[in-house]
Amino acid sequence: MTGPPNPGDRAVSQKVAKVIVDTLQAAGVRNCYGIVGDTLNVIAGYIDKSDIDWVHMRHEEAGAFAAQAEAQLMERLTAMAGTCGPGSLHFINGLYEAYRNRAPVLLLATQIPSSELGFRFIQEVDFKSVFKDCSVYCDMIYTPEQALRKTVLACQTAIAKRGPAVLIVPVDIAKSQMHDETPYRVQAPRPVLRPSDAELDHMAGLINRGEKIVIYGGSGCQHARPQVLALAERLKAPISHTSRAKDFLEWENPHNVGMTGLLGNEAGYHTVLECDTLVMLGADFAWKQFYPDKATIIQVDDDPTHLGQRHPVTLGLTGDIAATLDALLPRLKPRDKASFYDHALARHAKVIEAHSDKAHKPGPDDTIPGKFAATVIDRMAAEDALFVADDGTVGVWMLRHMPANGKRRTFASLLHGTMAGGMTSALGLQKAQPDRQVIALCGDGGFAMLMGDLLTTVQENLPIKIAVFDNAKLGFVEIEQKTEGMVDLYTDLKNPDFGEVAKACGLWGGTVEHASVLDASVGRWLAEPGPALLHIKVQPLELVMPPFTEAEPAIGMALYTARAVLQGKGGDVLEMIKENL
Ligand SMILES: Cc1ncc(C[n+]2csc(CCOP(=O)(O)OP(=O)(O)O)c2C)c(N)n1
Ligand SMILES: [Mg+2]
Repeated sequence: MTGPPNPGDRAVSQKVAKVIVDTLQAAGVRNCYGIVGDTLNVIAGYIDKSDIDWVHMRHEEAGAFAAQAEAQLMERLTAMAGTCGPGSLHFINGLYEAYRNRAPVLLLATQIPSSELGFRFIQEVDFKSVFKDCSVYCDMIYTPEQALRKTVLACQTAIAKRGPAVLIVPVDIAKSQMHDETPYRVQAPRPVLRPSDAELDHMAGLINRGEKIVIYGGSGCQHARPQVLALAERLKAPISHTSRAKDFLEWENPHNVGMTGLLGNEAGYHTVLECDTLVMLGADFAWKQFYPDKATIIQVDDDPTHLGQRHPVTLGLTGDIAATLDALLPRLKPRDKASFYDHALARHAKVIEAHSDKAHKPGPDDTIPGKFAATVIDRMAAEDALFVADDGTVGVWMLRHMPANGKRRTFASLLHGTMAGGMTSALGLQKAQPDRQVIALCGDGGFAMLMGDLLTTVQENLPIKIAVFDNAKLGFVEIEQKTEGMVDLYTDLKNPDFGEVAKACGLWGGTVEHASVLDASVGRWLAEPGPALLHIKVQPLELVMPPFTEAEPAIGMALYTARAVLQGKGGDVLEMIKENL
């Protein structure tokens, strides 16, 4: 590892707080997100003296979203720190996000004095039980002599197991002297992992027997794009991919048929269901109804606990996708194009054209459909922009209507599925790469949830560009309710003018509600050198269409329509039809 000398080399007698900070720095930590206070102050003092930047947040949850975004983008350990009790507790939702995204982060959860633990002292929280389920490491430093060894182990586990480590530090321990000179230091090996030769022969045998072969790539393909494309070329197999693999497999990929699943398209959906051999690569796709029932399924993943956990598989193997495919490719016989492949690709081309035509159209009466706004932002953003979207309809618009190009990245809460990760993660992306354009695509619900950290853009000089897609409701939930046949309940939002809110907070702010001037507004917003917020009033009743027409949602919608009409809300139904058809 690069960085300053390991604290173990010179640990004759020094404060535990210093040992912790030095160890984090030696492990590659550049930024620490959090809010200071009582039990954290001594550590904060040493962070101030170190090369680590303190990022002063307004809500710890926002700090956790930011830290995990930095860790994902940079693939490096990123820190956060909180005070005892409520301070560190606030990180939890973002820690779950990090855990699901396999982002290496470390939370310093400072604790009340160790002599008071167990006596219901003010602000006492049992962090070990609280963070147990969302961490790869969770332990407390019990004595000063443990400090270096446990900090090293926490960092090493976060890096090796790719997830959150929680290090609990009682304030008295942080302030005490440590006398151990043993030079423990963080090891961060990067092994190459692949199945055995016999397993690869087995895999090749199964693939060579297949006729309608489909590759299904997940985020595990991040560093294996050339190999996955070479496999598709050799087998003449269409590639479908998960939403998390969009950035790696969607662009300039002549074999691509896009995503399956609820967010997917008809081509991805049908191609996966129609195959006789599915080769799953680094994909842990959760929804079993989208897996083919009669096909031979081969799954390769670097985490063996993922194998067959969603749907039974014929053969499950452990390995990095690049190394596995390098060793597998010579074992496979090349094939010529077949009708299955041609048909799948032709269907995809047609679907993409139809979707694109629809998305690039403004709404009736100069209104702005959310997907139209997404296409305008897509067209005007920098070639290598970083995008992060909130959970909700806006996340769907990003994944469906902003094509990957190999330079941009897209982030969303796709496994934990939480709101409020958009603007907050953008802060971490911008902190990590100050010169890159960072765009947060927010829902009005998701944005308001952690709106306090809008102030962080100004205070920490993070010039992110925020688009708030204001449909005046929790749109995605309203669609869920309607497809279940319910008339919408508790979903309306009475919003302020977010552009004015931004101005009051010291950012550039603007509001737009007409499609005809959207280009001009987006242009001004993106040209702003500092942080800027564009409040976009989007159509309120835009539906997210699944890639299939199944009876259940259709019946639900019919039921909603009937109920809405009976309750005197026939106008709503007419508006919905007008917006979507
Ligand atoms: C923390 C959290 N609370 C609630 C939910 C359930 N939920 C999912 S999407 C959504 C609505 C999001 O509304 P908004 O941000 O306005 O986006 P829209 O769907 O309207 O585009 C809700 C409440 C969630 N995923 N996470
Ligand atoms: Mg909304």
